Amino acid sequence: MAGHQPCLPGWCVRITPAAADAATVTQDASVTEKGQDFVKLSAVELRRISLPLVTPFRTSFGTETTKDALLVRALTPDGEGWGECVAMAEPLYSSEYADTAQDVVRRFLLPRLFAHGDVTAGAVAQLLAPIKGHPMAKAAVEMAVLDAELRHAGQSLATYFGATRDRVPSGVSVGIMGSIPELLDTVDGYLSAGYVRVKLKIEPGWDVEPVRAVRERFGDGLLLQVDANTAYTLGDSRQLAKLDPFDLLLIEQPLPEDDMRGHAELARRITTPICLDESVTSARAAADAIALGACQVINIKPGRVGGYLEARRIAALAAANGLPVWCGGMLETGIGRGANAALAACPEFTLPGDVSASDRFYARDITPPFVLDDGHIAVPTGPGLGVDVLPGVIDEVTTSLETIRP
Ligand code: NPG
Repeated sequence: MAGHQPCLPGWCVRITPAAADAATVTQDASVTEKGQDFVKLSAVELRRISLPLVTPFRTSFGTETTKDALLVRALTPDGEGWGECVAMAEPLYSSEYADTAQDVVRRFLLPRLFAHGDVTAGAVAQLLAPIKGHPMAKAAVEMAVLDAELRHAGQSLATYFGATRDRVPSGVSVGIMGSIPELLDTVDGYLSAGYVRVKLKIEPGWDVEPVRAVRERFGDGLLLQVDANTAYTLGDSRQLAKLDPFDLLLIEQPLPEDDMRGHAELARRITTPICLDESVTSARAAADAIALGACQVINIKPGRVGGYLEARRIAALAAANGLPVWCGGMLETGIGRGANAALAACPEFTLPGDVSASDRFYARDITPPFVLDDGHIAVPTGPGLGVDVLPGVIDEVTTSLETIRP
């Protein structure tokens, strides 16, 4: 391991019974730039790409057929760093979407970094904190700076995070289908490919029967979980309790994002463990959720929480409080997929994540594809994100490109 160590105080915070004092979580995360490599931003490219999905992906909030992603490329005097913004084309998963992310990066985030001068990734979140919201936009900027910083230092993201594995078990997220036979065929295909865990997207009218069918067909040994993406209310708790007999690993985000109390009440009414996704927007929100008993598991998505450094803190916080975590996915290209694999390789990530092979979504990616090997995805080892963008491919899928200078 290189001498360049992560500078993320406050990773291991145990919530005391009074810990609704979640402030301790973020206060401890005060930034110190000592020992870090500073990044000088000569310019930043904002690039939009459009990638077709291999099949439509239907969730309770909509159907995706194309990935419209914003990529951030930080240019430094002697190198570069890439970031991927996970905001979707429309504000259906959360309030952010790709156009607003690009706008806020251009108009508000980059000017703050440029005005500050040389930066480290560890300082980015604090510098951008006065701008309210926009965690996915902020995460992409921080990621680009972090990649540039680590490439310069010759250190991989996995090492920086303190990862302990060189490969991660790969779970697959299965969209809502038109029929049960179609679902069973699809799951069968993924299991034959080697995926070690299956997550079924659910919504009212597509919940108990698909779960029953998959359990009956593939047996009790299958690691199975469901994801509602906020599609239910507490009034649906009787229906959700019907999932209890199927021995699911968890049910993800059944209730609306801001219904923390509702999740805590639901946890008393069903036996399937509750995992929060949309509700956990920061380490502070994670501390609240844990203290309230609103979840037993956390899905960590770096974009949703404002960046990989906050994601890393949430993992440590959860582990210190006995909660398992796993790494979510948002249809990332190879850039974000590689970074997710590095995060998922950290010791706190004890459940298989949504870090699937590139071909789960894309016939052709903008980086060399991540492939399934014995149900696992290899963690990149090169400096920074450890993935290289394929120049021929990225130019072909680019729909716009702008360069912002200090
Ligand atoms: O493997 O990248 C993946 C997709 C995993 O189901 C997945 N993501 O709600 O977690 C989710 C969902 C999602 C996809 C959310 C796209 C937002 C956008």
